[in-house]
Amino acid sequence: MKITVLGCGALGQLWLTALYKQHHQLQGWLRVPQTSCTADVTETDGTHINLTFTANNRDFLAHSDLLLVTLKAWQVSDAVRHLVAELPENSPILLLHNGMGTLEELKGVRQPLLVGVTTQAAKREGNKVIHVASGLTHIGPGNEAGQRHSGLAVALQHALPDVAWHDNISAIAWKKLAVNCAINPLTALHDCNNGALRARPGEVELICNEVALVMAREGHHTSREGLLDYVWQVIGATAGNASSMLQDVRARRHTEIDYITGYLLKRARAHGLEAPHNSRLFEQIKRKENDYERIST
Ligand code: KPL
Repeated sequence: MKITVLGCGALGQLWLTALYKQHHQLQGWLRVPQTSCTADVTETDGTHINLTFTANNRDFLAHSDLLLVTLKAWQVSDAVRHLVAELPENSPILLLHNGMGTLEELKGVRQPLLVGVTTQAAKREGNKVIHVASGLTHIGPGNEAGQRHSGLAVALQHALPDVAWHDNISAIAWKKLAVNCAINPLTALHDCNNGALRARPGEVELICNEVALVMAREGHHTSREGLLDYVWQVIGATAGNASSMLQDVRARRHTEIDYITGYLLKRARAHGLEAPHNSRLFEQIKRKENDYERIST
């Protein structure tokens, strides 16, 4: 396959190298245009791979069979909209990011849209990427045209297992949203690793209860207890991690809060529900972001 990877951060580099090893033709696409991009990845077994790829080549884009988007949620719709006129109409666009809401922003895009939810963990150390832990990537249709692309899971499975296809990806995306609503803002505010939330069971529970109510209104029937158990499992499995939002706040970068807690609040409002604990966390993270964004401009 000919694949353009939009966004060459940790996850983008991971996919570039993994797909390259399966003999796919690849290019990177950077928001600040460059003619090449580098992927420098240390894999989970310690193997090191350093490759240079073509970047931002419009002819390659026009012949791509897949646009794999690994940008942060808030960067996705602008960047994708800039490329869709040149991408073939039947080439799928796979969105792999935390949070939800980009599908709504990309309504009207002609190409098949696919949603991905991944637990592959990779982090950047300077210019290098460390593949911290293998995980599972769930993919499924984000629009009607996307329903015909279940075969993509097979190609991706060969490159970076495990990859599974789900006709109803929305249920999985909501569970991941619940995890991110609980872990990301709390760890960013308390400046702690995921595992330290074990000392804050009450806060985690209040957040999950509100998410469970919204999920039920969205038609995803999950019990509060079930959802809370799941969130505790993820906290246990990722105890040593600094969440992506904590990393963003520490580096004074824009966070994905609008697409995590912000999306939850939007859906809560649409159902006439209040979610006061999540609202408070949203405001606190926005204040933090505004403080450092104001100072740096
Ligand atoms: O997705 C994550 C993130 O950090 O964004 C979790 C699952 C919370 C792992 O850290």
